[in-house]
Amino acid sequence: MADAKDKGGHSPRCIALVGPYLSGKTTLLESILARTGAITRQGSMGDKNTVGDASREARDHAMSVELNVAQTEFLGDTYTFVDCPGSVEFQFDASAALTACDAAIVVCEPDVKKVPALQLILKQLEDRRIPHFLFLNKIDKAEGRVRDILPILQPASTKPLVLRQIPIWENEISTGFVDLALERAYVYREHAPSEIIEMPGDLTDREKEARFSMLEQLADYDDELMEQLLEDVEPPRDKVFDDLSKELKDGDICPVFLGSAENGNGILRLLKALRHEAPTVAQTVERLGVGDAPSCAQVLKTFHTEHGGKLSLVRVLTGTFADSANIYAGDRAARISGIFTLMGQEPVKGGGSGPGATVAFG
Ligand SMILES: Nc1nc2c(ncn2[C@@H]2O[C@H](COP(=O)(O)OP(=O)(O)OP(=O)(O)O)[C@@H](O)[C@H]2O)c(=O)[nH]1
Ligand SMILES: [Mg+2]
Repeated sequence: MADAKDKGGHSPRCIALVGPYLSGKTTLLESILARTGAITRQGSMGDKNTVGDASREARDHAMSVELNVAQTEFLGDTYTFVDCPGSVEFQFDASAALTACDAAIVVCEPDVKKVPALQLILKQLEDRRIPHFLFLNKIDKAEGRVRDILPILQPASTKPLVLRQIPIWENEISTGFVDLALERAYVYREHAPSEIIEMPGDLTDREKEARFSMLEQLADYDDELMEQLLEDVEPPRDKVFDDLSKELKDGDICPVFLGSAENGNGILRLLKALRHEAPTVAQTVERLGVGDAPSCAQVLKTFHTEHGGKLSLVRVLTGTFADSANIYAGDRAARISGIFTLMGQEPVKGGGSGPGATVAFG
C-alpha cells in the first residue's frame, strides 16, 4: 500500500457506519460515494438505486439486511466504509464487523425516541474502545434546536458529546453551518460542497458561546488549554485540532457533526474530520494487541455470492497478503484464490492487501 500512502499520506482506513434503525446510514454511504466521485450521481432509498441495499430483500423491505461495503478515495487516501444494518435482528453482523475498523460514525436522528437504541450502540463502542463520531442526520427536517437536542442525547453516551458545528437557520430551515474549530461559516448547496460565507452577524455571540463550550470540554483533558481559557488567551488553532484528534483517539470525547445525508450536506466536513482525526491502522493494531503478528487479518464477514462463491471480507492489520498465499485460522489452513475490492454487491478483482486494506479473499 506504499502508493496510497505516498499520495494522501495515510494508510487505508476502515470506517464503520452504525446507528439506530433507519437513521440514514445507507444514505450516508451513498452520499459519501457521490461526494468522493466513486459514483457519478447520488441514488436514494426512495428510488431504490443506491449502491448499498442492492439485494432484492433489502429493496423489498426498504432496510439494510446485511453489511454494505464500498471503497472510495478522498484526497489521495483510501477509505472502506462498512455500513451496518440498524435493525436489531442483524446486530451480530454489525458487532463482528466493528472489531477491526479504525473508527465508527454513529448516524443518529435528532429524536428523543432514538435515545435507548443510541445508548446500546454507544455503550458497545465505548466498551470496545472504538473511537467514534456522531453524525446528527436529517438536519433538513429537524424541528428542535440542536443546542436543545444535545442534552437529550447526552445520557446515551458516557463520554461528552462535543458539538463541532452549529446550524445556520433561515425560515426554520437549516441552510448551513458554522464550523466551531475553524470559526468559519458555510452555506449548504444541494449535492455539492458547501460554500464559505461571511459569518452572519446575528450568529457571532452564539458562535463564541458554542466554541467556548467546545474548548471547555476539551480542556477537561488538557491542563494547558484550561489555563489558556482561564487567562482569556486564544488557544492556537493547531492546538485545538491536536486536542480534538487526541481526545477522540483516547476515547475521551465523542465529536458531533451535523448534516443531511439525503441532500449531501455536511459530508465533506465529516470526511475531513476522518482524514485529520480518525486513527490509522497502526493505532487499531495497538488497540487489538496484534502488533507482534508478522501478518494478521481480521475477518469481518463471510459472504456467499451468487457467482463468485465464498468471499471473506477482511481487514489487513499487519503484513501483506498475496494472491495464492496459504493462510491459517487457528490450525485450519486455506489458500487465497483471489483478492477483491468491494463496491456494494460488486467484487472487483484486485486491490491492495497491505496494512490497513479492507478486501475480500476468495
Ligand atoms: N429527510 C431526510 N431523510 C433521510 C436522510 N437520510 C436518510 N433519510 C431517509 O431515511 C430513511 C432511511 O434511510 P436509510 O439510509 O435506509 O437508513 P439506514 O440507517 O441505512 O437504515 P437501516 O440500515 O435499515 O437501519 C429513508 O427513507 C431515507 O430516504 C436525510 O438526511 N434527510
Ligand atoms: Mg441501511
